[in-house]
Amino acid sequence: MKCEGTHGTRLVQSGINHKLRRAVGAGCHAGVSWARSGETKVKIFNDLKRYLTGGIVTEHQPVDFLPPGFTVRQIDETGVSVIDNFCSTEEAEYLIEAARPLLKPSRIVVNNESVKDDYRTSSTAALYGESRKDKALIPLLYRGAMVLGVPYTHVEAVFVTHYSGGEYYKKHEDFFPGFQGDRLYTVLIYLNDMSPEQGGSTAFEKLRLLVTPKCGRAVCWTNRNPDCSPHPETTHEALPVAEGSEKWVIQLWYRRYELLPPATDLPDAPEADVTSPVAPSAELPSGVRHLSGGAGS
Ligand SMILES: O=C(O)CCC(=O)C(=O)O
Repeated sequence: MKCEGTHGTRLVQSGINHKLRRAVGAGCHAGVSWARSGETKVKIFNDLKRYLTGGIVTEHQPVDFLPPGFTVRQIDETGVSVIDNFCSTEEAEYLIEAARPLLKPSRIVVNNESVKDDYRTSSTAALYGESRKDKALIPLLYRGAMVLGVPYTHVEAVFVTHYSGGEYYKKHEDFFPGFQGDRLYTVLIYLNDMSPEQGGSTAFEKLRLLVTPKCGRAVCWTNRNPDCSPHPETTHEALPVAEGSEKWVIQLWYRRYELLPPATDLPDAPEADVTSPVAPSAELPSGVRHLSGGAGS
C-alpha cells in the first residue's frame, strides 16, 4: 500500500546531510552564518530575508526568531536530522488549541485517491492552505525553509495531527512514486512530550532509528535525491499511542515548486538577536536511539 510517499541510507545522506553540512557544519548557507560552538550567535542576513519572503521585507520577519535552544543534530549516518526547540512550547500550545476544534479523521492516498483507511487512524486539522492561513504557522514554515534551503512557499497545505490512545499510522513513505515534482523534504514536528511508555514514537525501520516525541522537536529528512529518485530507506511509522495518552504533530512537506503565494500579512516576531547552539553533536538527543530489534522494540 502506498500512503504518502519512498527510497536509501546513503542516498538520504547525500540529500539532507549534504544540505545540513553546508548549513551547519560549514557555517554558511544562503546568507545564514552560524558559528559552530559555545555561545553561538545566529545571524540572519537581509538577503536571506528577501529570499525567503519572495522580496517582501518588513520591519520584523518571523525568520528573525529562533526559539532558544534551537539545535540541529544529524543522527549519525541515517540522513535524518533532529532539531530540538524547532518551535517553542507557546507555539505548540497555540497550534494544538487552534487545531482541536477542526479535527477530522486522517486520510491517506491510495491509487491517487484520498481515502479514510485503518492504515492511519489519527485525526487531522488543516491550519494552513488555500482557504485557511493561520499566521502562527509562518515562523515554523520559515524555519524549515531556512534549514532545508528551499523557499517556504514550496510547502504543502499544513496539517496538525492528533493521535488518541490506540491510534497509529503504519509504515509508509512521504513521496508519491512516479511523480517527479513532489515532496523533497519532510519536517515532522512534535507538539507534546511523551515518555517511551506512552508509545507514539516515530520508527524508521530501515534506518534502525526510533524518535520519541518531545514538545518542539522536529525530525527532518529528504525524500528525494537531487535527480528526483526517491529514498526507500525513509519508510517510517507512527507507533500506537498508549491508552490514556495522546500525541500531537505537524507535518511540513516541502516540494520542488511553489505551491502557496508568499504571505503578505506577516506576524510580529521577537527581536533577531538570538543566542542558540546550532551544532552537530556526538551524542544522540534524549529519546532518540538506534534500534536493535524490531521497530516496536
Ligand atoms: O506521527 C508520526 O510520528 C509520523 C507521522 C507521519 O508519518 C505522517 O503524517 O506522514
